Amino acid sequence: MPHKALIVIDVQNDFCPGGALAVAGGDEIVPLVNHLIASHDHVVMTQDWHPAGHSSFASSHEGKAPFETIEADYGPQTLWPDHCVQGSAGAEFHAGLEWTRAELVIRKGFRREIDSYSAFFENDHATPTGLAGYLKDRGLTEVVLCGLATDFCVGFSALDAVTCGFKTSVVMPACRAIDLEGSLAAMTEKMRAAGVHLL
Ligand code: VGL
Ligand code: ZN
Repeated sequence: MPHKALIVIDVQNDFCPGGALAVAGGDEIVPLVNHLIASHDHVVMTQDWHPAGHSSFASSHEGKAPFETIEADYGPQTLWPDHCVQGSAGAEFHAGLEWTRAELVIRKGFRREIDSYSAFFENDHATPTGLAGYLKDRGLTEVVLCGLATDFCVGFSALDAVTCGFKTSVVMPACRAIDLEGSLAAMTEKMRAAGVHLL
């Protein structure tokens, strides 16, 4: 327990019903996430945090619609509706989230030209957010993940956590998925194969 950190991924208004990139049932996880927060000694949260005109927004690309894929310098990038714009109400944590015990909030996706699903690396899989260094400096060797969305930000964070050498679990009932063209099943299988403990 002293070496374990709970990482709560992107429990923000825009990923909940009524939000710009609503995940079905996204708000249903809040009570369970709050229970996990109460039962962990160390809590970290992430906040998707894009500048207006971000390159992951379909609106930034002439003739493109949300959920289409483009080829970015760093590989394929899904395009999204404008969401989690820095300082907007949609970027705020869900009002029911017990965020006060968070020891760190990592903001990600703030560089206009690159998206960041993972809490550890941006979508080039090379630019670090600083989270791995922070956890290691503090002697935290085990991470437990929950939040939104299972098949994007939670999944990529879990895969990177394993790569960075952390013992990694995902509390699946405390996550909800976007599920684009089978992305939930694909990510679940990737996590299992990588050695993520799916709880
Ligand atoms: C997310 C798509 C775009 C997520 C963030 O939190 O899973 N998905 N930005
Ligand atoms: Zn985003």
